[in-house]
Amino acid sequence: MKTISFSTAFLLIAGLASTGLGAPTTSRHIVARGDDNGDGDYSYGTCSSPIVRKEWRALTTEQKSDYIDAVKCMMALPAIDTANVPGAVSRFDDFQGGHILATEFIHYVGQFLPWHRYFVSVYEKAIREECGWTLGQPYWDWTQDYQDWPGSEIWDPTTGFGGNGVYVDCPEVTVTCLPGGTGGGCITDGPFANITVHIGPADSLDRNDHCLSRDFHSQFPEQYFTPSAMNATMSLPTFDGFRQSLEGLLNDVDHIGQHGSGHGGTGGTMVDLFSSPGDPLFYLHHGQLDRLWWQWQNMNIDERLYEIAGPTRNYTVASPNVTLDYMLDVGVLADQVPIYDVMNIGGSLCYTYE
Ligand SMILES: [Cu+2]
Repeated sequence: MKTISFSTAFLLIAGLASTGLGAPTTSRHIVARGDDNGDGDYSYGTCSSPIVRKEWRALTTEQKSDYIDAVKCMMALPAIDTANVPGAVSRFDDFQGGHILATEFIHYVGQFLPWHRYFVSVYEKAIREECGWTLGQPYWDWTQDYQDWPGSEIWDPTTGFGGNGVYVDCPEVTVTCLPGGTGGGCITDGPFANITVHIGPADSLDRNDHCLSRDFHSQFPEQYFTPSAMNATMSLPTFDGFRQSLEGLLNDVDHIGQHGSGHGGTGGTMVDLFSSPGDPLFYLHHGQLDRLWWQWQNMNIDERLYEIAGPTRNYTVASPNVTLDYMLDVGVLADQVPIYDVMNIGGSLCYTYE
């Protein structure tokens, strides 16, 4: 396993060099949409028949199998972005590469949630249009798993994503290894046991074949996915406070948040800040984070449907605050869109949570 002198793992991130990214400064006139018919669903707008996203365990065995097949299809289709990601082999790699390219601009910033909302939606569109998946992107409600993390059905070798990696001694932090884990090496069972991850670790975009690794750390879910920890995050009154509690704080191992806990609890490839979309579970984890944001928005929809705040750059760089005009850039995967366009999942994104 590659060892680097500074950590790019989610929980301990060293400062990265900054280059200015333009941040729009104009603001839009905001018209909040309401719950016209009183059914608790605010997700109308331009979207009349939203794609329904369900929790992984709510899918039938056949649907689970179909989803895994669709992911494997993404791993079999040829890459389209070898210009920007030289090591990309498959469509699945296009998305992992897109995340690597954006990493510096999308974590520990105000646009963290909008960017990942858009990214998962673009992935959802790809697995539906290119790989025959017919439902919404499934999510992983890990609050069901905090009492027995290794026992979660999500790791099932036949109806899930396979389990922990083999044990590897990890005395110091590396890109994909945090001390105290129970795995750290290649996963050995399930549908992705023998896949090849082509790019990464960290920000490497060159071809570097390696296995999918995991490294369970139950202590993170046990701390951050409890009802009281979830309530502490969900009850925060401002977007910036909510986002920081959900995402976790930069360089602060005592505040890794629900986002950091899903990445750190799974470990291995998933704890790599840049390359974590090399594990298909990335999209289920971020689906859950997006669902929680949507729930938070709906707790006070008039105030929160278009509430956005926070810095546009992380690390130690002073930066303008994010606005609804800030453009979300996913490279060649899809057009750039302003944050405004993704604030309502029932607008142009057109999906809903069940
Ligand atoms: Cu990310």
